[in-house]
Amino acid sequence: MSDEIELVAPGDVPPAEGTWKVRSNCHFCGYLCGLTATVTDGRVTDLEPDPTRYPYDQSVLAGCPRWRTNIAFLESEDRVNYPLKRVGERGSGRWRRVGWDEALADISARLLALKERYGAETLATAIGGPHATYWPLHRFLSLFGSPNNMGIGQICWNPRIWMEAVTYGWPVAPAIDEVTGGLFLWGTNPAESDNSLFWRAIQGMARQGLPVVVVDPRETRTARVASLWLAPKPGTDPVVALGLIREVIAQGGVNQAFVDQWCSGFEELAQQAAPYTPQRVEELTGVPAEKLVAAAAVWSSGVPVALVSGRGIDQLGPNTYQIHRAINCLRAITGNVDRDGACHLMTKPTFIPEVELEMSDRLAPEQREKSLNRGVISLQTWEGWEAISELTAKVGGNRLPARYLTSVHPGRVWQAALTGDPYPVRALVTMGCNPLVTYGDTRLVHDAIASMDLVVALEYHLTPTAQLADYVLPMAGALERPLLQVDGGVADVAYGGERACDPYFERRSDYDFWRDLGLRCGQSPEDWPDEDLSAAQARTMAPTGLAWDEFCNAGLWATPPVYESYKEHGFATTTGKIELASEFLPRFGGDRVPTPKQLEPLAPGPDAGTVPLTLITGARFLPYYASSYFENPSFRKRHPVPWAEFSPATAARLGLSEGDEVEVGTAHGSVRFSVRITSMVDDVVSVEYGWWYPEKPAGEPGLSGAFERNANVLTGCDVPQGPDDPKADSLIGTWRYGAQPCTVRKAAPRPSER
Ligand SMILES: Nc1nc2c(c(=O)[nH]1)N[C@H]1C(S)=C(S)[C@@H](COP(=O)(O)OP(=O)(O)OC[C@H]3O[C@@H](n4cnc5c(=O)[nH]c(N)nc54)[C@H](O)[C@@H]3O)O[C@H]1N2
Ligand SMILES: Nc1nc2c(c(=O)[nH]1)N[C@H]1C(S)=C(S)[C@@H](COP(=O)(O)OP(=O)(O)OC[C@H]3O[C@@H](n4cnc5c(=O)[nH]c(N)nc54)[C@H](O)[C@@H]3O)O[C@H]1N2
Ligand code: SF4
Ligand SMILES: [Mo]
Repeated sequence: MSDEIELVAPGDVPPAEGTWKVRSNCHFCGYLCGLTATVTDGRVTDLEPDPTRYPYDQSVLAGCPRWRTNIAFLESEDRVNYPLKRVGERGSGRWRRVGWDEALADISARLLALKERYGAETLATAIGGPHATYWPLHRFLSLFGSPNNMGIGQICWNPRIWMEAVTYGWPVAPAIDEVTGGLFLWGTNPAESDNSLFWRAIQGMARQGLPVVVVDPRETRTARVASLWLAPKPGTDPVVALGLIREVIAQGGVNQAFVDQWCSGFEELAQQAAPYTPQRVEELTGVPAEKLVAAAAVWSSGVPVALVSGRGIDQLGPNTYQIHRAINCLRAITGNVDRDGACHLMTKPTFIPEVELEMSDRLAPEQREKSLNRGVISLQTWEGWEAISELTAKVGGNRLPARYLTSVHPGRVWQAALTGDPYPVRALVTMGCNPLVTYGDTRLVHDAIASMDLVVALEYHLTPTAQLADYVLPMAGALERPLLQVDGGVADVAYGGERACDPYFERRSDYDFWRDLGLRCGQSPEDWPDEDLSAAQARTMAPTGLAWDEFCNAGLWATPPVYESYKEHGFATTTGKIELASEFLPRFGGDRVPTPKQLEPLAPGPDAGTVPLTLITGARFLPYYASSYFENPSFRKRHPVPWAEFSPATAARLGLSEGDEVEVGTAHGSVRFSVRITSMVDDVVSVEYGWWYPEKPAGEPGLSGAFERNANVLTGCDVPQGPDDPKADSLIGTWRYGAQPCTVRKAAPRPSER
């Protein structure tokens, strides 16, 4: 039967009556697999993988537990399906269903009144992972006049983008193909975090016997397929990288011709690396000298080597920018920049880039100066963005997305909300995020959000964060809205497609919310020319020459990588070369060459019976995604309790067996986890993050279990107190979700959670 159903034209949504097929996308992770939906009278009744559209791969879809849940997700009565307005005390868990018009009229009026009283900077926004199209939020803020969007950028994505731009003049993308001779995976575990073609490529390389090196304190599923596993003590990565640099030099592995012509500062870098002999690295990091030597030999061999880094090094406070600088230098001295099989320098998109869509140029200079980062963070500011833009623009007028790279430190927003210093932040809109569970220092986040005058959550679910809102507004999700994923607009790659159906219930897209709110706040229709997101995305893609239907048909726009493009225009840095010694960073208080920073020593716990260990948080695990999908009963059955992982030796030392309960404590609080024993570095505990319990009572004080098993009860959201602060970095503002002191003790068993 299914073969006879007519496929609607690309870019069209099926008519309200009859049965149709339509090509659309899953969006339960950033990967956007193509799906063909069967739609009857506007309702999706069946889904199957769509082999015609990128990034189709049978094994990816077969291995993915999520895409089949799309239909139930569309129909779910447990989602937020109507605009909700708080009645009673904040957090009381009592809501009244209201119309969109009533909600938007009230929100816009209250926002304008707060702006009148405190200035536009009194509005902050919070965003999260790559779930949504964020530029409409940024455009609204630019036109409203607030510099205060906060996100997770400081600990995800930004450090890499910043440091690649600082070192190479623009970010690079890995180029893993048939000529790749070796692969380094540094602080990333694609086996759990990226069930995609990338993970398949890693497995393929391993099967061919090519060197795959994993740097991770845990022997992850990725480490298990690798040829070499380096297991540093958490946070000691810059030492490992400098050791590799020194050893590559010692092994004669430097591509001297490339360095002479295209790099500056080699001598300075070599001098900085000189003390980090393999023996010294072993003492400082625990990585055996012979393993370091073997890992360096991969770089020294002359074959193209690709390096992909992840969250494990993005969340190390002041060592984060250092480790990024060091791995950028490692690529460069071995000639692995803009080289086939290694990586390529990306280019500005052909389509309209994020930096223009967000209309950052419209944020007035006096409002830029009010950014809450000002005075505490040096580089991740408008000044920093303007300075790097002067350089990046040397090649093709490239500019990085301003809003991400100026996003403010959440700790500053919470402080401003609670104390009014440096000015009161009284309103918050959250979009695509759940800060009460995913941002650092849950107690602080709670108290700050609870203190505000106006809180609006754009959500699918009544999350713990949404439970503190004045309004929770129902957002359209995958299959209900068009998608365009663009990697922040730093590459000429876009993928996505049209929705399969109109939104169910009273859901609307985030775009509709921001545009409607903007117009009600007096923003000009000329600044919001497109009535819906499809039209806006068609406009975005127009410069490629592809009409929206053509784009939807292909599901992908990508220009093939060009290698050695620097031969034409050099690198967009101060010197025009790759800066092994940075001319740019000292302008913002940063180091010229990578410099490992000391982290706090471990301290014994306050009570007898606790043992000091190093805590790492947030290692990814399927089937969940951050704080999402915990409402899914079959997922919960598959993975019912959050784990704290220990090495066998550490477990033995603490007297722990698999399945025991432990209490992990820090200066911020304590949380209990279930013990799992696995191969990893000794004296470390790794705890899962994202846990809350959608089935538990909503509202204060429990907020659906938001404080019970939530790793961020343990973490801080430290605002840097100067350049030597071990807790937070003062250039970008990176705080620490990893490599921090904690104590652990065995706890009494809990009743079953199955
Ligand atoms: N299933 C699932 N997939 C996800 C997500 C999810 O929550 N669940 N989240 C998505 C998001 S937002 C992101 S940013 C990506 C992240 O994707 P990845 O970067 O691949 O994240 P992880 O899988 O946690 O891998 C990070 C690894 O770093 C290691 N690590 C911890 N501390 C250190 C350290 O000090 N040094 C080194 N070298 N390694 C360290 C951890 O042990 C862990 O194995 O995943 C995305 N995909
Ligand atoms: N301790 C610790 N904390 C961490 C990390 C860690 O490793 N350790 N990792 C950090 C990282 S890398 C990241 S990226 C963050 C992730 O943190 P978040 O992005 O806050 O986490 P999610 O659970 O993915 O939150 C997404 C929320 O947005 C909603 N949502 C999904 N799509 C849309 C949409 O299109 N529109 C709207 N309006 N809402 C939508 C979902 O219902 C969900 O509630 O967590 C960070 N926090
Ligand atoms: S969850 Fe991600 S990998 Fe799975 S089908 Fe959806 S988009 Fe693809
Ligand atoms: Mo992330």
